[in-house]
Amino acid sequence: MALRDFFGRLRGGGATQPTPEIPIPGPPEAPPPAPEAPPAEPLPETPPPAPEPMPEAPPVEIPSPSAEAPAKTGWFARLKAGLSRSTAKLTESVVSLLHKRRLDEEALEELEETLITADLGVAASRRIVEGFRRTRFGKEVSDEEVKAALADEIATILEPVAQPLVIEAARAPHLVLVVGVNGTGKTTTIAKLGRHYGEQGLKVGFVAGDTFRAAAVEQLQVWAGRTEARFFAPSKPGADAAGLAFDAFTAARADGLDVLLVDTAGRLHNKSALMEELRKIIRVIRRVDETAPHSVLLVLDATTGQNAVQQVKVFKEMVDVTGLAVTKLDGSAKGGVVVALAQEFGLPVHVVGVGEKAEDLRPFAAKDYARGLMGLD
Ligand SMILES: Nc1nc2c(ncn2[C@@H]2O[C@H](COP(=O)(O)OP(=O)(O)OP(=O)(O)O)[C@@H](O)[C@H]2O)c(=O)[nH]1
Ligand SMILES: [Mg+2]
Repeated sequence: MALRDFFGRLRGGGATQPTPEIPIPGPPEAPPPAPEAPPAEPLPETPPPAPEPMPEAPPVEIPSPSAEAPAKTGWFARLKAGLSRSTAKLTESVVSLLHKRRLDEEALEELEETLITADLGVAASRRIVEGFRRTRFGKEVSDEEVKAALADEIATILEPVAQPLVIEAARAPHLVLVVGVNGTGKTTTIAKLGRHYGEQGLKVGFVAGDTFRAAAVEQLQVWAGRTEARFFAPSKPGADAAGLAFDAFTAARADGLDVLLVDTAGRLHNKSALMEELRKIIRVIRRVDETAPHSVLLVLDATTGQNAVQQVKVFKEMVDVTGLAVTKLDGSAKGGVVVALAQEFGLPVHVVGVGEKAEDLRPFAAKDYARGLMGLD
């Protein structure tokens, strides 16, 4: 079955509502999602992943396509299409800079500046240029060679962070706390992940921890209905998110759910209020299971570019972030920021969003991302 069918056609609309009240910019507010989707089949469509040896309580994950997999159609094409704006920005500037030019010191310096401008960050840009210097100094290289070599250098940086979000169903449930600035795509990512895990045969629950906004609760409820996830709503608007998380976690354990995805508010009146809220949720769920939360997924919006780097710093101060989801790569020319994030923090990048539809959540694969970014097949 095609991946499109697999994930169905959940579509978010487009309402926006600028908001941030903590000092981290964050984009718009969300719309209700969409039509129903047909049943399941494992992700991704093309490289049928070699099944992992099955341990007793098999972890479930969004499989990472292997670097060698011949994933040149299907999801790879979607990834590439999603990255096209970033690709255009990056390759046009690099090619025009190095076209028919010897890689001398000046050219390499300019290359470094160009990469920084393309959001790869200072450290990663320097590292990439060092790689170039070692292997190609003094040579004139073709456009294709430049792109391929850049893709290789980028893949080397991304490789260590390309890790799936492994759900340990034996935790019964594995609790994923989903955090991030408002509008980055938390709720949509929860829905997409929930759908995927549901299709893997896991029992999924959503917790509407963004309790202050009725619209946020409704949005998640709609997704829960469509993905057949158990839904845990606040008793009333503005109810205590920690209390809700505690009750939901307790009920989810009693009901034998496998994975519980907890949505949180992205905006509170200031950073310390948000930190207190998140820490309280964590304190309280630890009364149910002291190893929780089992994952803390920080959702970042690629369109914010270097601001995403800042957001990781801020959230790492608040909570023990275990991994990243980077969304809206399709709407962004700033896909290079994933390279900056990988270099700077080394946190796992579990998934990337390349569109509003449910199938547009992709496992993060280093080589494919790097080649996609450079417009290569
Ligand atoms: N193009 C595109 N849009 C996306 C992607 N992920 C999410 N969106 C859209 O971004 C908007 C915000 O998404 P939400 O999931 O509501 O974000 P949120 O972090 O829950 O927002 P708050 O609840 O306001 O904090 C919605 O319109 C989504 O459809 C993506 O990968 N690509
Ligand atoms: Mg939300």
